Amino acid sequence: MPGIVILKWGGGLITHKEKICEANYEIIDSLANVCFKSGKRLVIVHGAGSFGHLKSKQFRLSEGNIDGFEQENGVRQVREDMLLLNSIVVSSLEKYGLSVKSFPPHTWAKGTGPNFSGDLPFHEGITVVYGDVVDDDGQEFGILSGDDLMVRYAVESENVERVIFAMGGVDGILRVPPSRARSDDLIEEWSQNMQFEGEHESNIDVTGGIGLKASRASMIANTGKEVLFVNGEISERVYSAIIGKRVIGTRIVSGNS
Ligand code: IP8
Repeated sequence: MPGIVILKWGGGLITHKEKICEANYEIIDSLANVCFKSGKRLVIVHGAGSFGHLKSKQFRLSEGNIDGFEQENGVRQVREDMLLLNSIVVSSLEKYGLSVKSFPPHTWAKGTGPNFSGDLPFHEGITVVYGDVVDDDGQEFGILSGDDLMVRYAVESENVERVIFAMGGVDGILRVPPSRARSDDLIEEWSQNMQFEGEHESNIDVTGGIGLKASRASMIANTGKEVLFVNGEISERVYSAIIGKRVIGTRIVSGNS
């Protein structure tokens, strides 16, 4: 069986984060193109960006069912919006002739965090899944982040070559928030024992921002897998990362010593 690469397309990368339900078609197309060029078998996990976080925040979906607060409509709308973003991603990949199959998590996963339940679906070509509103036994529903799906796919897929998080607007993990960072603030190698000053836009982001990503990435690195954060706006970097060439970014290394 050929090796598989697990790749996250960050929500902030593939959408215009502050404009509700606006996809960044140019970026989506450039990512689809490098996925095609790589010739690799891939699992693509995409984030939600402005198709998921803004309404999830408005309807307080990450808190689960809140008595007396109308949320049903919110659950329905966010699932529909995510299906729309997913269809844009899938069409873009299909345009390059790739064999793609998408598995909406609310149809097969239950619960939130990396220990959610449900058997991971796979397609022999390109498998696509995404952060979604899923059912939850305790709180009725909740937000399953694409970063948690990354952990499970990275750990449970056979023959994983490497695991890549393509992000918007940054070259990797920075020592200080992007608004203050200089070019030498990129951390080239990071483990969970190292500090960085992350920024979490909690006004628009219902999951965890860079902090969650880094913690999930180190869970993967601790299982001995190669994990890399790269700037998804620079398609050559994503391409190099997928095929295993040296590239500018942050390599996440195991914190077990
Ligand atoms: O952007 C969040 O997924 P993420 C999913 O991968 C929703 O954290 C629906 C907000």
